[in-house]
Amino acid sequence: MARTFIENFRKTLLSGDELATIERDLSFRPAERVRAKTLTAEQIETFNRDGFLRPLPAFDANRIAELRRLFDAVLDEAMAEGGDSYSLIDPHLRHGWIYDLMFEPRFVDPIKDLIGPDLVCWSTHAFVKIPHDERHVAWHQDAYYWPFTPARTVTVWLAVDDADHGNACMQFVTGSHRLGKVPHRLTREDEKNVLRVTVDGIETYGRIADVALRAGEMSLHSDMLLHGSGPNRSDRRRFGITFRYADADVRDLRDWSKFGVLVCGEDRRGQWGNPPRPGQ
Ligand SMILES: O=C(O)CCC(=O)C(=O)O
Repeated sequence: MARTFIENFRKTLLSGDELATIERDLSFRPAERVRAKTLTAEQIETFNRDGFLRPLPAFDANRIAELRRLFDAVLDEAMAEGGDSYSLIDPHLRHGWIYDLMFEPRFVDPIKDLIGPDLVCWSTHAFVKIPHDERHVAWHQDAYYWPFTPARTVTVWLAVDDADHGNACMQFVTGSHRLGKVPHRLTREDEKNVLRVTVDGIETYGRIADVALRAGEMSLHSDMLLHGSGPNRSDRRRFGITFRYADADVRDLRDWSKFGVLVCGEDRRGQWGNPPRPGQ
């Protein structure tokens, strides 16, 4: 079943030509300070200026240890089915407890401040770098390869393990979300990129910040922010899970909305699939 989701995801990816030519509004819309109920005015300003916030507390040590045990079992299951450490795509379709996490107020409340009251969680995806994993997540803007317009997704990246420079934490290019769409190229197999695209000459786009997080902390980043992560040359695993939240009003150009769940507010387009909570 896990593989069915991955195949579906691959089938509906935009082609290289479409990525370059398809009409989308890929501009950053700043969060409005007056609307904020959970984040401080300073955090809103930081997000608008830098394109990200970190570290934010999400779960205490006991709760993240409990979640880690559950995630370990899900990862083992995906690997046993022939997947790899990046194949946990949309596990909320299979596990009720991951589905429930999409509604977690510690995720949803700050995101509401950044995007607005009508929110959909349209994907969950774990990025697990096992020790000595040679693959990297090449520099990219998420919105570049996602079929949504306008660009209005903010990702919650929850650290299930500690993440730091040594085990290849994410890196953000500060302020790059304000540059609009930057040129990407398709990568070759031998580049060992988890994704299909990359941005060359990254140092020309701004200052690179390591996103070190303790297990149980999270970062939030704009879909227009340039980011990536290197190979994990350490003996320590680095497990992060993403929850992608968008303004429910964004337009889906490729049928990705069928797995999206409205977590609050209204779906005025009647677009999101709202798959039911799985029993497990
Ligand atoms: O976890 C990583 O290293 C990369 C994740 C990422 O690219 C994303 O969440 O958009």
